[in-house]
Amino acid sequence: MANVQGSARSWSNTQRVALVEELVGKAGIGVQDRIVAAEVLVTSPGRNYVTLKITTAEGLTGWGDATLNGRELAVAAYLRDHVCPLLIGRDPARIEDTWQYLYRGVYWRRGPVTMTSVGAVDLALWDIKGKSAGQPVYQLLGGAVRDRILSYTHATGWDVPALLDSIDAARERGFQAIRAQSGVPGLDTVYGVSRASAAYEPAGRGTAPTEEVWDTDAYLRHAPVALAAAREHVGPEVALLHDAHHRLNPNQAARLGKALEPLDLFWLEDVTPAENQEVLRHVRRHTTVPLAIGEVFTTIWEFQQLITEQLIDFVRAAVTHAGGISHLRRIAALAEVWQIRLGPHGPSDVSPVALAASVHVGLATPNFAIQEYMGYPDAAHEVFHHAWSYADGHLHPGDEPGLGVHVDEAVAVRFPYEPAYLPVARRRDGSMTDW
Ligand code: EZ4
Ligand code: CO
Repeated sequence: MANVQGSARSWSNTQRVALVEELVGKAGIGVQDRIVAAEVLVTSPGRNYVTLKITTAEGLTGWGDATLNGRELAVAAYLRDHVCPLLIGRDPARIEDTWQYLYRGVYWRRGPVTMTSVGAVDLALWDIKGKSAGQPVYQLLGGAVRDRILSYTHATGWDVPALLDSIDAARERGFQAIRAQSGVPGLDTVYGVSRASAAYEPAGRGTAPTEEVWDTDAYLRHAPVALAAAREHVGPEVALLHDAHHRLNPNQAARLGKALEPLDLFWLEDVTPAENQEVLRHVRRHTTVPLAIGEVFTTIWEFQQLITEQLIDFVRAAVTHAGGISHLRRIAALAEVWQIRLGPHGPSDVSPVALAASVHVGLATPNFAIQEYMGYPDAAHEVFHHAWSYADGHLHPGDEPGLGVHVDEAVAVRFPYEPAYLPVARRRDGSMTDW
């Protein structure tokens, strides 16, 4: 640089860049970091998880969750074959630009496989940004707006007495918000509800989904009875939730909503598939039961009508499947305008990495309401070491820099992928259900 002479005006661009680099070097400011590796880890500690690991030249590691229940390997391949190679050499600090690049640059927008992949990259880059700043992610989102995150867990029982026992067990663990699901008389199987145990697990291991017989009329006769027993059992103050798992048509949904109104539910979830969102107008006209929808939706555009027509009360988007922290915050901001709140999806198929991200968002987002928290198989805690914690019905992300999750790769490789699928349902006549 000693040969740089004369006024700045006469310098070439190369000379300017060289001078800036020299000054930056002297000031001890590191040149911008680069992504040097992006790897996909598939592991199955009790259930399948897909995890993205991004490493930078400065030696920072970011973790993202890319788990899509029942289609795990499609996301793993999408990341490995089409996304990881594009990340090498990029500046990890450019989270928003990378999001736009992966969403708009791909031409094929939206869809769960793309959006889960984009979400995994977004989570990993926020993790790196937090580690580079020495701050937990919630601080970078503007800091805490609440002290802790209200969470709800699942209670399931094949019959009403078993459901009430399961509710008692959840309350003993401190939960003040509980989702209640039960078996249905006359049906041999009900989505997620086991005859044998109180564990809620819709996905089954095996090379094909199990086929279940479903009868919506039988469900509609029984659900209000089981939920009334639950309300009677817990009294007025415990928040009760229920998930209809997309199995109703609009009029059935309206009828169920009306029947459940006296029970003062916190929410009734996924009453219709909501692929056609106009049908929710009919449900809204007939019931004031709070509606939660959207665990299978992946973008702000899929929520646009639901939010702007005030067809729902709670957005169920998951931080992974809806494009990461960056995109979930946008959905939350849109929802805030219509006084709609976030209640993110958090089953055990959303990994502890994504749960961490969801809880960071929750701590820093004003219109966050509640976080689903099912817990994890013991083996998952051996693979995913996390700073987030649960106590007294609430979650907190902890104060480690970044997302606060470390993945033990040596333990992860001990649990190879095993095929597992969510069940499919048929009516009594053998035809596939139409929801
Ligand atoms: O069916 O996580 O609200 N929670 C749910 C979950 C979902 C599964 C799908 O992967 O509906 O149990
Ligand atoms: Co659900």
